[in-house]
Amino acid sequence: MSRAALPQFVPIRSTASLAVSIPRGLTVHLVNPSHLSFGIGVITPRWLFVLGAATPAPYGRPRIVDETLEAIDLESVRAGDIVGIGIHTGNALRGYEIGVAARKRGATVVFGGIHATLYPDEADELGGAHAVVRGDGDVVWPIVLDDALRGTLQPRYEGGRVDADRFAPARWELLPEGRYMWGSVQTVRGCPKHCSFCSVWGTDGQKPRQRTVDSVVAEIVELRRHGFRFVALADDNFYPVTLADLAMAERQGNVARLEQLRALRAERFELMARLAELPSDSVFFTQITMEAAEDPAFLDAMRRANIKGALVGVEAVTPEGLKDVFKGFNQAGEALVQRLQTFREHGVFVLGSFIFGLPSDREATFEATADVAERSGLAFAQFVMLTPYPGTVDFEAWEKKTGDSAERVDGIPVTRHWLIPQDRRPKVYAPHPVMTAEELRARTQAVWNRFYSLPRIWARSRCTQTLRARVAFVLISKLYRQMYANTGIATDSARVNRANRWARLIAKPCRRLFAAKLPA
Ligand code: B12
Ligand code: SF4
Repeated sequence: MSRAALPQFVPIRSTASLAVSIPRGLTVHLVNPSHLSFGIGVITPRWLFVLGAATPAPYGRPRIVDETLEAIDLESVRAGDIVGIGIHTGNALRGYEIGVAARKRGATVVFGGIHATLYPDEADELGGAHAVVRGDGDVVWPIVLDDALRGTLQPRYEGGRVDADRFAPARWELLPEGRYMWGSVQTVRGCPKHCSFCSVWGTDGQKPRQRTVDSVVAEIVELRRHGFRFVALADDNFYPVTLADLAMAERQGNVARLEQLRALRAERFELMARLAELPSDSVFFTQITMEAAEDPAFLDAMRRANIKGALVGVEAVTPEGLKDVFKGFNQAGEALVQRLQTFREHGVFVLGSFIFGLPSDREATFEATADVAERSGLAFAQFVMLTPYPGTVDFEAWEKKTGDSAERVDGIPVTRHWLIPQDRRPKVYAPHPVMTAEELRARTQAVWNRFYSLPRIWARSRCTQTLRARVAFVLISKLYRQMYANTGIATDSARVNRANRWARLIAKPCRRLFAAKLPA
């Protein structure tokens, strides 16, 4: 389905209705598919624990399966069970395999998540779905479960864009102990921007839905009790109201909008003030736009709140590149270097995210990007290759342009790249005006290699204060690099296998570095 055709979601019923009798021994399984398992996970996949919370108590304790830790044991799925599978585009194919296998075993199979929201019919045709939930699962999941037991399951449920006060807080007591490095808590859903490669504003909406401060803090405190002092604020954009937005509303004399924006901003500051009261060794990480660098009061509040790191979508270092991705609000060249350094000056370490393969990219872009990444004082960086994800402007344009002439792998057009088995899936899909796919991949890999060379990592590790912290910094940099080598850029299977072994090896000591000391 195209981005423009996405409906406004409205929950179909507000709460589960009449009580149903639940057969003894029924298990609700919640499965996060992955074709690779590392034994240890970096960030808790939040949806598992949110849907776990939305599962009414009479259904018993849901069985959480995160395949990034280990593959599902299908023997544990019995006839009559209910299996909920959450998919994004990258893991959809593995999700379909599990759905088909679970259905064969007599379970009721329900799909949800961003990819199922965009392509519900695919889950029916390839994933053995009995039902597909589109949009947020928080409110609709209990209804789906009840309908499944009553024998009145519908093929589609519109989960809607649930208001922030109805978000289900995650049920962290379902966490497997000692398996993740970071917890994840969402503070806001949706993003007012409209970047061409991103689906968030189309699916989650451009109106920021901010959770109450109390509900966010309660979850963070609970995570601490489970040994997490590192928490990712799993937001699309932690800075939904910019100074420019406020100035614009003021100029337009739009009093109602101005008040609304000021209220949202005040809530952000209130949240950060509460985070600042938590134990001082807490560490938070979030995703934010570069505009926050123009707002010193906001950055100072972040520092006090122990939001020590942020992923900043830099995307491109040239004005042409920024235009390609509808990101005119970012800076290019020296102004960009300065903005990124501003984060650092306020105690916020930046993971800079760059995209290669934009139409305006040329040979020199790779060198220029690596150079900016180094001069901007970034702690970490990722260099992704432009991937047209469904639900984005880029995808829509590409699909339209490519039409029936799309290149095929095993008979599958590359415009359905997620259906191509992982080992044969191309690394680059959209043709570039002047570079071949292999050239783009090799140049991207060279930039990764340069940024993550040991001497450069060691030099960057000076941003930390103790030797232990420097060693931790090196380990984490290497882990990050290795995990990317197999999910993103490497082509030869020997390198992928080596990267996997490395990642498994480093993951355990890394987890220990992140864990909080628990009271005796
Ligand atoms: C935090 C985050 C990350 C984190 C943490 C991931 C993790 N372990 O959880 C990090 C930084 C690691 C990450 C990495 C990536 N991410 Co990310 N990420 C997000 C983000 C911002 C929030 C996800 C989240 O936790 N949301 C909170 C939970 C509660 O919401 P939810 O997952 O949407 O689930 C709700 C519904 O979808 C539904 N639901 C979900 N599953 C199910 C299942 C059933 C049965 C039912 C009924 C309902 C249901 O109910 C839930 C509750 O309402 C989303 C943006 C977004 N708005 O979704 C992008 C997003 C999911 N990521 C995206 C991408 C592209 C990536 C990367 C590929 C980026 C890259 N180039 O490397 C990698 C892939 C990692 C991987 N292999 O999984 C895209 C996915 C697009 C797509 N079509 O698939 C998104 C949508 C962002 C975007 N820009 O478009 N990501
Ligand atoms: S700022 Fe980030 S979340 Fe918002 S639309 Fe752009 S890429 Fe998506």
